[in-house]
Amino acid sequence: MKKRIMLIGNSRTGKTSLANRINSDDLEVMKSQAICYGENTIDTPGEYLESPMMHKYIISASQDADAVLFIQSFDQPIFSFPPNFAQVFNTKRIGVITKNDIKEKRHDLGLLLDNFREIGLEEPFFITSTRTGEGIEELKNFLLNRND
Ligand SMILES: Nc1nc2c(ncn2[C@@H]2O[C@H](COP(=O)(O)OP(=O)(O)OP(=O)(O)O)[C@@H](O)[C@H]2O)c(=O)[nH]1
Ligand SMILES: [Mg+2]
Repeated sequence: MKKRIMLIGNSRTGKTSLANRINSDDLEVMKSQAICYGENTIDTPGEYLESPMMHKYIISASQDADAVLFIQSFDQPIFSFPPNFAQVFNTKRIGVITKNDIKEKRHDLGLLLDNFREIGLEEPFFITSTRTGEGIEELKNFLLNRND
């Protein structure tokens, strides 16, 4: 079975928007209600991460993934993964911060990066915006080379 890139993170952090960019899709973005398989992606609802009871579904779906993107955005509440949650996944694990185009009420970048490190992620971290396209090509290139 084809291995895909899974996206996990709080609600409204921009997972579906980023998945569309990775797939070069131009789909309308609506709140995700269920795990959704795209051509190259496995998109998950934010609620699955926010509710510990649902973590088993995320972990189970990760069997079909060879990379998991941990998504934070500059504007949404900082997520509360259990410490070292990244170690749960037997895949490449990558931290991505979305919505770098927003100007006001932004989280401090250092805080977000510290949070990535607390859950067990290592650099490189990616900073993106689906509005401006910032960081998307770098991320895609990195993902393309993820089997080495
Ligand atoms: N300014 C800005 N807004 C963005 C960006 N990416 C997504 N958004 C907006 O953020 C909101 C949430 O985006 P989604 O892609 O639906 O987020 P999600 O993480 O899939 O949300 P759930 O499915 O609820 O978990 C939408 O209104 C998007 O248009 C971005 O890079 N910049
Ligand atoms: Mg979504």
